[in-house]
Amino acid sequence: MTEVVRVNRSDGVATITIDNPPVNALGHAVRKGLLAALEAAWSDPDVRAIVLCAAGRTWPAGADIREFGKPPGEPSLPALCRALSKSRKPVVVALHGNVLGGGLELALVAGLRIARPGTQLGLPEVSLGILPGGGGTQRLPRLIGAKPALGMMLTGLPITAERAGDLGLVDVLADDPDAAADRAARAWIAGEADLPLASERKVTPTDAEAWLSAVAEARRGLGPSGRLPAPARIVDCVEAALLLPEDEGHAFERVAFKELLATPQSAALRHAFLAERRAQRPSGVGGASPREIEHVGVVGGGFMGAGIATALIGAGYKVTLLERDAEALAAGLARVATQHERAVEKGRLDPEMREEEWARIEGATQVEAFHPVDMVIEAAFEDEAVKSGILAELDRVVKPGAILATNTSYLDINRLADATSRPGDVIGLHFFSPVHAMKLIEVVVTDRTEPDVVATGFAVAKRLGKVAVRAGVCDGFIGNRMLTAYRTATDFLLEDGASPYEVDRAMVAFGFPLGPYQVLDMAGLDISWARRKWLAAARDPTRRYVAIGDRLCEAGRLGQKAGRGYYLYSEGGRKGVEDSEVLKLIEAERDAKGIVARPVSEREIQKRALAAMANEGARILEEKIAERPSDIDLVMMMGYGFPRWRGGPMLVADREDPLMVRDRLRDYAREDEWFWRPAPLWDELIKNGRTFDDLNAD
Ligand code: 3H9
Repeated sequence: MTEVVRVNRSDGVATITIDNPPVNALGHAVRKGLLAALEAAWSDPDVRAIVLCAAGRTWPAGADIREFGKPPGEPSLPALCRALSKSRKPVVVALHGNVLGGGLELALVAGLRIARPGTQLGLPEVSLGILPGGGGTQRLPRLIGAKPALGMMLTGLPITAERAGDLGLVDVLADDPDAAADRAARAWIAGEADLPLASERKVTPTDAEAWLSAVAEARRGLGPSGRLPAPARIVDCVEAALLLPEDEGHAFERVAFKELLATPQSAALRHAFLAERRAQRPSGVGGASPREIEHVGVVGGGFMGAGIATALIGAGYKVTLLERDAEALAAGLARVATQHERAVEKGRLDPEMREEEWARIEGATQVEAFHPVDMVIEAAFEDEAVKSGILAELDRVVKPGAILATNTSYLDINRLADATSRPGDVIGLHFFSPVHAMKLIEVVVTDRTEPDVVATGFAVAKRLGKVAVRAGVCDGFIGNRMLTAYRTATDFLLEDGASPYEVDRAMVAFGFPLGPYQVLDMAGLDISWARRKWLAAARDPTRRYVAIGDRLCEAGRLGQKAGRGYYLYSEGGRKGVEDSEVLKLIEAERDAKGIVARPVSEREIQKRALAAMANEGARILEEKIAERPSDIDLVMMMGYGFPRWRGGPMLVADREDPLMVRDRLRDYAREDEWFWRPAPLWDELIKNGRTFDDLNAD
């Protein structure tokens, strides 16, 4: 028996404890250990009842995601669940923490389920592009009905033990479920209480009409899929649970599970899951503990500052919002109030929490108000002189040990830190807009940021419910640098012959929610224009420069807010229509440069955009701006709409094969050596037969 499963026998009760930190995932060793422990209990005449429980923070949170794709070790999860379902001795499970995926499927085959209040129960497989493959699609609808079961499996969202109690998924709520399970087993042995076998609790579907109508409704709700096949297969399996004999239903589920596991979509979604976790282990932290942060100052009550302040009060921080005068402060606080109110309206915030959260924010117009804060996040105007001035002033006022964070998107934070006497306390916290919707924060570490300040950046991001990715200092960090490369590639295509509409359609067809020109229109074209003007003096005149965006801005086409940008918008409208004026303007630019438009296919647009992103990603890795390829993928997926089911540009390059992408870059480089020259890392990978994903494991 393996040590991840322990057994204790006492007075006829065999207590089997799963102990596989951190989340008791049902990897091969656990499954093997469990089956061995169960078989020993079944064959031991002294054992009359079995209690299954889990050590540590949670009941198994699912199958071990890291084992997917490797040869399966026996017993498989379905085999283990089947064996348990046939137990001739009653089995009680004691649940706490996150009862997810295979963990819930295991619990489904017990005779009695006891859970601690607040325990989360769910089948989140759909978010990994698969379906519950341990019998969940067959057993859950039988137990709680097709409609709620489909709801759980299609959203992937967990429910609480209390709700599970209402649905019949949990039998008993107990603060100490292990002790309650032990008592239940002993009471049954003493003949004082009933304890059913799982086989006796087997439920057969009764209301076929309601079942089929739930299936039909779910199928209608799926819409056109193809990209993500898992939801449709879940619905098929639930239908099969009604229409097929039980064993055949399980076999049907098994086939569908294996099919989905082999899809590139599932591999990409699993890559995304692991990338999120891997990013939370940044280098340069050592064993440093985060500093204690309770009171945060926010400089600037614009849209971004207000969003950051709203997120902070929502996470329980006390906040002081600073603006230059009473009028600007009132406007800033009003912005926070609006965002806060919207959170209530949209159901993101419990109305009862509204007053409590609001009481945590105060306004100030004098920087001295920051004297007691533990950290300041400045979200002022994106200008080096402005930000340096603010940091110098903050340095003068805030207490020793307080962290100075800047929300700059591009500026050199090493230089900003020079404006202070405490460069070790300076860090970048690059939030994305709108803050409530965007889960990403780039934690930008300077040459001198102290390890505990890095740890604090990650801790604050976690408390805000965000995913942090470590980035080094450069122009645009990871995300905006990747975005610049992406836009440069598509701007070249505009000059070469594509229309912005063709580019947008191609990238939406690839899976982005919006194309690059739709995004520019939404954000406002003047933002990137201001930056280009700022960089103009330093631009190398021999490099290819596409001025189409500048021409649009000069013509007053500043995007949605101006009613026209790359698209034309009706009054207050958000959905733009194509505009022949823009095409004429692009044509004029081509004429001025003597470029004859050529046809550009959707495939070429996608290939060039992806190659440009992957090549920039390779440079970012070489320069150690990102620590690993999966961090770049994560930033693009969480900050820029790169489809999660594609896994990010570095995974896409791996899929195609680094050699093919490198050769394509070489071809493109004949047109423009400066932009398209392959980063040396490609040769390094090819020479060693490696992929970007191999670097993730280093
Ligand atoms: C499944 O069950 C399929 C079956 O139906 C069919 C099979 C035939 N495996 O998220 P955290 C690791 S599919 C391996 O930071 P939290 C994670 O990588 C599975 N490892 O903690 C991290 O490791 P590290 C269905 C896993 O407290 C550490 O645990 N289940 C797994 O914020 C801590 O994770 C799911 O999809 C796993 N299944 O959140 C549940 N889960 O520190 C996925 C976690 O080395 N898990 N790890 O980087 C979660 O949703 C969250 O991890 C959980 C805890 C809510 C449990």
